[in-house]
Amino acid sequence: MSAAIQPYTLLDDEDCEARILAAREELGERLVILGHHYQRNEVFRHADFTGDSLKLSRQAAASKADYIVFCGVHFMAEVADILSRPEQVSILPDMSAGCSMADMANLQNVERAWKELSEVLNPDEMITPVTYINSAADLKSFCGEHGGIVCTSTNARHVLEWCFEQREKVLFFPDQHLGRNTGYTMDIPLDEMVVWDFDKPMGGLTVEQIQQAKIILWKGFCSVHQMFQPEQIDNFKQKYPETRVISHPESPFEVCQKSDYIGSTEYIINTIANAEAGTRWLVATELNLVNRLHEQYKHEGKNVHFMSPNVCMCSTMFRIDPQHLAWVLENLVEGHVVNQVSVPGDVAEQAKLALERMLEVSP
Ligand code: CIZ
Ligand code: SF4
Repeated sequence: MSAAIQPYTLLDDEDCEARILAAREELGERLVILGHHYQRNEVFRHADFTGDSLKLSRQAAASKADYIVFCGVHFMAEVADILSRPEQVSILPDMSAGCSMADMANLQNVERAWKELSEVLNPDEMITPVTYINSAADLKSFCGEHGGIVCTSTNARHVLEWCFEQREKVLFFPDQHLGRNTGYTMDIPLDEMVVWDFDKPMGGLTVEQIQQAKIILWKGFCSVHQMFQPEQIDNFKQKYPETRVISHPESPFEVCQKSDYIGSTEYIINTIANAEAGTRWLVATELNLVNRLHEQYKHEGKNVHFMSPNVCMCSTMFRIDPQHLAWVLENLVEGHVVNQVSVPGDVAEQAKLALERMLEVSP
């Protein structure tokens, strides 16, 4: 019988550390641990590979390990399951590690939107559905079925370019900000990017608005990135005018417009890594990542600051703690799989199609 989580919750981080290291040693190449940039350090340092969801999904697809333990959130473990071989097992150390943004779109309301849009135009001929990777597998499957695709914040621009080669409009879910910020860099005017309010009939839009739109943006957002405000940039720059501002595209449009650089976690990391010594950075993305950058680069004389004066941590990413990691690994040593994430075959097949389209168009 598998060991229960409860006794592990009483362990301190140091005990967990030793037990995680011992279990990893025992499991050897049968195990790969993937760690997203937003993970806390006590977990992040155990990852064999770290990255954003695009990089990690490629690692999952290439991995030969029997067990893929994903230190991230639920949709990432689903992607690992979809892209890995059928006999490989994808594990999420804590099943409550979800993504509040991903939960803002579900199959039922996306299907309803598609149906309502068909009263105005023929969506299968005119609209390419795009789901941000931060979404459940059945939405990726919806995109696969309707000639659509998945994107991440690293490849959103390439994906949108591909979409407009297929059809004239895009339905982008769940994150309105990534869709808007990316569309704007492609010279799509704001009034051609309308917001679909899934709580209202016809998304709260007029027939004319839908006909004129290039991108229909789902009314979803990330509660972490939504906290950043343009005034925070103004206030900081009053004190340090030389500051360079870098923001994740899940941040509001006004914040991105006031930023010197906009990009995904990988982009933020690389930009700061390659900057000259003595530079000062104000960063709008998740707190654990910004703290790590601060620690990593202070020795090179780079000053990395977090944009919001309020704490802006991804609380669901934080659920993956050393206690849960030790628990799943020690169970694996005993031959027990706990917290497997498994996507049903029919959903996985169409979702894979949409993910493979993405991997093909990604640089
Ligand atoms: O794609 C990812 O991993 C997410 C959620 C953000 C980013 O920019 O890396
Ligand atoms: Fe989801 Fe936002 Fe957390 Fe990313 S930071 S996993 S988008 S809630």
